[in-house]
Amino acid sequence: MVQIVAPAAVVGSTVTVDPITRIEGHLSMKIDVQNGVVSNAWASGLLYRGFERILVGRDPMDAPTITSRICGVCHSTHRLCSIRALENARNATPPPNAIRIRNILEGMNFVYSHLAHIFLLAGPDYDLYGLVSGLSQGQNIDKYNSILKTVVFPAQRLCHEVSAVFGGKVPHHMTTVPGGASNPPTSTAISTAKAKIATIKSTANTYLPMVLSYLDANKSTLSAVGKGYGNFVSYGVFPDANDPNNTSKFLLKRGVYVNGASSMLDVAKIVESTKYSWYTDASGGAPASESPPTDRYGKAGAYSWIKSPRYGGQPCEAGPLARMAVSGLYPKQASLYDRLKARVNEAILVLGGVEKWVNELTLSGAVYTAYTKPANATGVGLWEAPRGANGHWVRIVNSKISGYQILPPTNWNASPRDSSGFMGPIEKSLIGTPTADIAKPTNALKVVRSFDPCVACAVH
Ligand code: NFE
Repeated sequence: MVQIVAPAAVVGSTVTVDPITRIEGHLSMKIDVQNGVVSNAWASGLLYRGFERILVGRDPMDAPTITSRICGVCHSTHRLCSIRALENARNATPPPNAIRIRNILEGMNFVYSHLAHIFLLAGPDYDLYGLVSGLSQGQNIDKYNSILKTVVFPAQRLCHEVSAVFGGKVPHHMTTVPGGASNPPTSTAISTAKAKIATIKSTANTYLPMVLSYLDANKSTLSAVGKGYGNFVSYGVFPDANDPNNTSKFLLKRGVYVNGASSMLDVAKIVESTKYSWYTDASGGAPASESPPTDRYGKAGAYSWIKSPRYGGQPCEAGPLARMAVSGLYPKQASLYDRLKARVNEAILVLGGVEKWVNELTLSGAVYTAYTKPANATGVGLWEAPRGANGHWVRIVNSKISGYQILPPTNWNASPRDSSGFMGPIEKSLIGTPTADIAKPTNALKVVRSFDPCVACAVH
């Protein structure tokens, strides 16, 4: 087992780990430990940047390129969310080939990102060393590192290469635009992508079942930790190329599951609280009408640069588990075991989807339907990033952006408390986590990592 290397500062019964390692961005976790278990928790997102302020006054057509720079990990999602918001503002629908290209780009990003989480970020928390190397736990980190280098990283590189075939480059592909895509597929591109996908599949088919076996062998331990609220939100992703606006035909469905009840997504029920965030209270509200955030670092009671999105007032978890559960492809339950297993299952499902979308590309099909930006309009782009539900809301006045709101998945997961006092999903999931040695809160860190947080996205 890899030891935690992040500084753990103990004060009385509390310990703060800042920054948490093996996640993206800067997240600090403070927990209070009573009688050997976590009794209270605070998650703080650090390093605010202010993309929503940068966008005001810009040409709306710049938004996909600017917002894609929010993060280099989920490099497709923000561009595609932004494009979907602009298309929504015009009721524009791209042609089937463009939908397939977008699905391939996002799908490859899912597989890339899930491999990173499973083997590199979360993996060292578990006994995957022994699993993939045949050696016992902690016995040979060099061997595990060599498997990362010779198997996992090459598969991730191939995911990037497939994305580059259709997207021009990675990260931050260039070829999707409002109205569709800029580059028609060629027979060389298709055959190149197929060969690369076959190699990724062979790695996935060898190593991912090993992870599933490991999870099932340790199910009782891993299922007991990190449960949280068990509320899920999914905007859905991977449309059917020939019926792209029909969310019931998405590979991963749109929907919510709150307090034991499933329902259709009602976007109007999404509201952000900033009571415990370093912004003015007026910076919160419904994303369609929120003002760009006004910072108030040091605000009494506040402890994070992340806002607190809630659905009908309820905290919801976003991510592979939420998508798979809402889609009826996984039981509606949450824990360390469930988050990791749903992510592995989703990687296998999406890889199969990418293979299908590449096979369905047509050489003669259009990739673009003429699009002109509206002078005055509003639009919402809902999509899924590897880490969960991602939404962009745009307001255009006199051909310029007058307001732009970004709500990435880690805002759902790593949010601080809200105006009703509900903890964020990560905070809630930490409650009850066994912590025998307060100076080494390894179980609590496993719980945080199980959400695969990306704080760069959340503090956009
Ligand atoms: Ni920065 Fe991202 C994903 C998005 S997480 S990695 O996946 O959107 O908030």
